Amino acid sequence: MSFTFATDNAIPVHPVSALDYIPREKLREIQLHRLQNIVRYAYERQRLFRRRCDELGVRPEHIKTLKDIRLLPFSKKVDLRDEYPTGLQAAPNEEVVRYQCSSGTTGKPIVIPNTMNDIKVWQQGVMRCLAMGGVSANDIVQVAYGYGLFTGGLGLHYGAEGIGCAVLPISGGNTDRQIMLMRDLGVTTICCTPSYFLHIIDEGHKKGIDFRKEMKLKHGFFGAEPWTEEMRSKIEEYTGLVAHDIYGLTEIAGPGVGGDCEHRTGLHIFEDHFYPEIIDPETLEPLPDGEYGELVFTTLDRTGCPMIRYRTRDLTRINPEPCPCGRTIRTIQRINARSDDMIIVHGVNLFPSQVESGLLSIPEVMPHYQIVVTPTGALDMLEIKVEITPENFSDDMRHLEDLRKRIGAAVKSITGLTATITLCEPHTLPRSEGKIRRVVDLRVQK
Ligand code: DLL
Repeated sequence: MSFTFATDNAIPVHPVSALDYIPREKLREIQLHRLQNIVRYAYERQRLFRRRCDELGVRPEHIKTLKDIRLLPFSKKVDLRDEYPTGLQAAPNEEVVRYQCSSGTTGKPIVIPNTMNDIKVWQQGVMRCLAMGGVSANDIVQVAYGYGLFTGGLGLHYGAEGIGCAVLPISGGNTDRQIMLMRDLGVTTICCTPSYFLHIIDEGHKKGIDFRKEMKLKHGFFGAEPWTEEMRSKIEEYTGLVAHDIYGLTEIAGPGVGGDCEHRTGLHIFEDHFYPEIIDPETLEPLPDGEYGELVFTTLDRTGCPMIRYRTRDLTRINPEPCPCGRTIRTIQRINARSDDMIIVHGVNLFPSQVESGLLSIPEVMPHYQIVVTPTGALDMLEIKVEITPENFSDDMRHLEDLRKRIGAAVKSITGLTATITLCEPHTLPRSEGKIRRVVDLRVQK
């Protein structure tokens, strides 16, 4: 197999990255071959998939081209719940080596059985992300994602070990110790949720630590929750590291389904393993590249629990333009919205990331905020609580009022909504050691 490499790539190409440059024709050949295999495999071993195919009159031999994927039924998170715990397990027990779980918002967790091959594909995805960001065996990697059933910790751990890095498997929490070891070991790469890293920075600042001067951080791999370009700029400004986006979900693998390269045109998807489609979430019709809709994945070679046309509920688009980095695998736009996160206020659809973009366009604002929706009779109240920098927290009421107005206007210009802005003192809003909850919707709470 021959590969075409970009010659002007500033970042040295790690061997695992060769797969990112595979000629598209060859990629499509591999995808079709794998798709045909996995559909046959799932049809034989997953009762639910077989039943749905039979209802639609589709059989594995009908998959003759990649487009024929559209004949196949969709799957959703609720299927994993209904089949709890292992009704969708396709490999025999002796081939399963690990279960990972995802909690979701309510009820039972979903359980994903992984074979050794699944673990290797997952590890490779994370290695490809780290390599894309320029991480090498010389790096010291602090993994501050939670270890255990959540895929963040173990995912980044195996990926970094695969590259040959020195890994500090610290997991989430115990922030003082995170900061101490980060400094004393000269950690170069931090992996955690963006909200937890902001918390680490915040605690460090309280101790008078200047991350730019006292730390050796060069890279951060942030994901597991939506975060904006404005948040990326803040993180980079505070620490001097390059903040990379890493994407994934338990049902498809874990972190490392995709990630960004130095051009930041979006998230490169490892299409040789995870076949992406965008659909209209209402009509379920596939949308062409460039159009915005719900991201759907088919795992092309996952044997523990194949997921065929899995509806992620993440909203994005496939970028039609190739990335200047020369990688042939396509990019999707960063995930700033998930249909589950959307709240409707005054009849307007609102995503927390829109609020974040508005807030962080104001220099006096810190990247810590919370959105509270309260039912107040006819019209619900939208309140945005936000911390402001210590210098701005004063008794000068005119200054505070002016700031409040500017923040309100910035939020309105992006969301179209009028919100009550509450200015908070630094370090007063809730922090998170994992995925942060930005919205408190008192309309749905008992
Ligand atoms: O969050 C896997 C992961 C761990 C990804 C560490 C990146 C880093 P789940 O708990 O199953 O798995 O949650 C998956 O999180 O459908 C998205 O809605 C959201 N998500 C994950 N990565 C990103 C990202 C892990 N980079 C769900 N940007 C996904 C925005 C993300 N949202």
